[in-house]
Amino acid sequence: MKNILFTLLFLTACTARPQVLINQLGHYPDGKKIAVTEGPFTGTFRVVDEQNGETVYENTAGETVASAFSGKMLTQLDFTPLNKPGTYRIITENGDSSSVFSIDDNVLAPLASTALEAFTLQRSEPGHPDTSVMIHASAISPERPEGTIISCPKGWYDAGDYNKYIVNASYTTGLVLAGCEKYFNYPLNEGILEEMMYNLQWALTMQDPGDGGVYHKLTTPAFEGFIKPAECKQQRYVVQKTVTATLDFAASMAQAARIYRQFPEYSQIVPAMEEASENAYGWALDHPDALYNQFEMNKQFDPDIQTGAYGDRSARDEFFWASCELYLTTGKGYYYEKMMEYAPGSFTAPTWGNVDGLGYFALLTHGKATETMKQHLTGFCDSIALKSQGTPYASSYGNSERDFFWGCLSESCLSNAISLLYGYELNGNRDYLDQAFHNMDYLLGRNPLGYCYVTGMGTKSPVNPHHRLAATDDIPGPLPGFLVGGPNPGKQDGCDYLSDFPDESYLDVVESYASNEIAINWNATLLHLAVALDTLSPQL
Ligand code: 9MR
Repeated sequence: MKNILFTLLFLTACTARPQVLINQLGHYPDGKKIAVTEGPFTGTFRVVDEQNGETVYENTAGETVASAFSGKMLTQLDFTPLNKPGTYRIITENGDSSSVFSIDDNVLAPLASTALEAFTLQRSEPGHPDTSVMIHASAISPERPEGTIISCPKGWYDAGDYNKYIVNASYTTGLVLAGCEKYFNYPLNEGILEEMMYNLQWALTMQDPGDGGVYHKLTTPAFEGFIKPAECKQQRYVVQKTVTATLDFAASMAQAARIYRQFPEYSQIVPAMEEASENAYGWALDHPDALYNQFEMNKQFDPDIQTGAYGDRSARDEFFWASCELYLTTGKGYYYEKMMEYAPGSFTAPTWGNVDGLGYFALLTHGKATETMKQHLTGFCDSIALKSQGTPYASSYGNSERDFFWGCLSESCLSNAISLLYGYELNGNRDYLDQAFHNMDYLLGRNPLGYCYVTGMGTKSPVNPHHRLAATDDIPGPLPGFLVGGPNPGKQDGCDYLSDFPDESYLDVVESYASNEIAINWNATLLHLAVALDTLSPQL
């Protein structure tokens, strides 16, 4: 009984939320500033200076809107006119209050730095030197028969697990470097380039020098338990060369060659990256159907591989992204023709599984997007902006069941926001800029559970992510700067969630890999968006 009571108390404490929901990091002086309080509320609210307790702004409550999922009533508290830097708290007439937040000229800069530091924490050395990796039976070639040992050091662990996957890692460096290329003078870029290089060096070792094909992943047969890297004893393998891994590699290497060649300190590696990219592209042209199907592969080869699949049913978008990057880097007309051959019929915000958007981003940054592509993007942005009207959390994200799935905070909320900013740079529509900020506000606390979904940031953030490194490092608490997957009604982990509402299907326990894992691709969206918003904030 005592145990049950304790558990109940503990759960209540964990789920207790400040009554006024707000972006817990804060706002830029000239940005839109909206908090949300639960319940129909028509009274007044005050913004109070934390330093001296003075009321600096007062207003009456705004619109009340019902959540499409829970039916809860949410009332908006708009304090946009307050633009004086400081630290504040919101207090409503009936005594509800928010957590403390800032108004500051660089309010998201610490988020960008912490998101970058998280990559450094994910480095696979020294835990896994990966100097003795075995060629899996699915990956053999004449020069590398089964059991050959190769060396593939560096690179980040993918996520809560200790494996390294080319599809996801290439997407990750691709999205982060797209931000470096677009916001070229951002002060953090030097560190970002250094950190991305750590992974690119690993990726180069994943190419079969015999034919240019790229191994899909470097992995143990089964996921390791929750043990320290040093305790891991399973053999690590490189597995099957695939067309998706090879094209994502080709794209990210071409992009990296173009960006790093502007810096003399990288002059040694740049030609190797460009050559590796073209060789990979050549292999992909010869193997267009070499998709990754773990189930079929395991029927044919031993040992069975059970780790993350990053599988795909089509390599069309990977062909498009790689063609775009190679065209921009080499200037060769051949890649331009291929790019047009694979050009998609609409814009999709990028995710690891659909990389078309990364092709659009590269072309837009270089002023090479076609009129049709520009229309695709603005059409996408307009549809997003429309979705924000009359929403309970003042955000285009989070109002439809489709917004909630494995990794949705990154792959929908943040990826949409990044896309909106490419649209904003294209036509200057201020609404796109505001909507991108609103999605960040949602992520950082203005959401149903009142979570700032980045570890170590804000006043209520995940403390038990599904993260082997953090869970086994003998230091209580999470590693900072990691975005978690977020609410996922799929609940594939079988955990006992506290809610069935799609936007509340999130559980801060280590076991919840479907809602509470961390991953490099998710941090890529976080880093890119934090850099972008911090750069664009003077335009508010
Ligand atoms: O991010 C991936 C998500 O889109 C898939 O639905 C999910 C299930 O296949 O896998 C996610 O990726 C995981 C990868 O396979 C292994 N490392 C952890 C990743 C994040 O959960």
